Amino acid sequence: MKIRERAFDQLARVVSRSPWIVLGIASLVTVAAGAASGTLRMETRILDLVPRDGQLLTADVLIDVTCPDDTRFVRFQVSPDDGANWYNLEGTQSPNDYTEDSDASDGWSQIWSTATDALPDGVAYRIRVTAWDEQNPVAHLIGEDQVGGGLVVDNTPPSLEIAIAPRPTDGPLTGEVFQPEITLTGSFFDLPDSARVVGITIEHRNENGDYVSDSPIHIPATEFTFSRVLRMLEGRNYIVVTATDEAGLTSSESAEIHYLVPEEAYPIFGAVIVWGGIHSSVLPDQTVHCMNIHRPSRL
Ligand SMILES: [Ca+2]
Ligand SMILES: [Ca+2]
Repeated sequence: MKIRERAFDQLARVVSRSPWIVLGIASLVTVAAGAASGTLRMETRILDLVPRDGQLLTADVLIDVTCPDDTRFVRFQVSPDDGANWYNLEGTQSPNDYTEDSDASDGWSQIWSTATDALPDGVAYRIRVTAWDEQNPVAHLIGEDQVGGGLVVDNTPPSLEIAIAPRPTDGPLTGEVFQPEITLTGSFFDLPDSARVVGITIEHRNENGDYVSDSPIHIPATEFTFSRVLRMLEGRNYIVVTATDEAGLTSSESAEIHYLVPEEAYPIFGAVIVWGGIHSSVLPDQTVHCMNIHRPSRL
């Protein structure tokens, strides 16, 4: 097989395995058109690179490159500004630095610790790798590849705020209430925008820790706020609201509500009611009634 046929055969196999290399195809075709110069070196192109564009990256990301056999070292860079500046994988050094792998025995790969590097969270990244040989005796660039545009790094849990109405006696989320229903409202946010919150869960448990009948409630995060009416059980009610983002990171807020059923106030005809203590009244039938009247707590 002639070198040109061999090159296109190899290209076909690469493309069938990695159809996303659209830019690579265009550039290779351009090179092929100039093959008369004898500079066509299809076998020296970087063959594969992961992760793929469009993936959400979190925590430790393995960047794995498949390179031609004559590769002697590979340099890894990331850019948080669409290629304007390139940094090493620690992000701690000046632009145009790189992380280098010169050990082929474990493959051409590096761990990018996105949660601990010095680079910003919640933005789209590009990854660039370059493969080098060590011929003549100076190293020559074998090939370069990039992935990015839609690679978003997310190590930040969503933020979440909730409120309860009517307000409980001891604070915004704790204390007694005297109505059988409360309205739970909340708002949330996530980097780079709240669209990355994928869902809200409301868990409502009784004082034994068991779910109440309509719990848990799953709310799709189609808007940036939510509101639900929850029916209280007499006694203690434990409520936990959790927001989850695309990366699986979560934030929770909890409330502890003690629902007290108000005691009924007895309407007494012809009597003056004084709240608290033991009182007596003479009713029209001349009987004398004594009772201990408690002030309903909600009044
Ligand atoms: Ca290696
Ligand atoms: Ca997030």
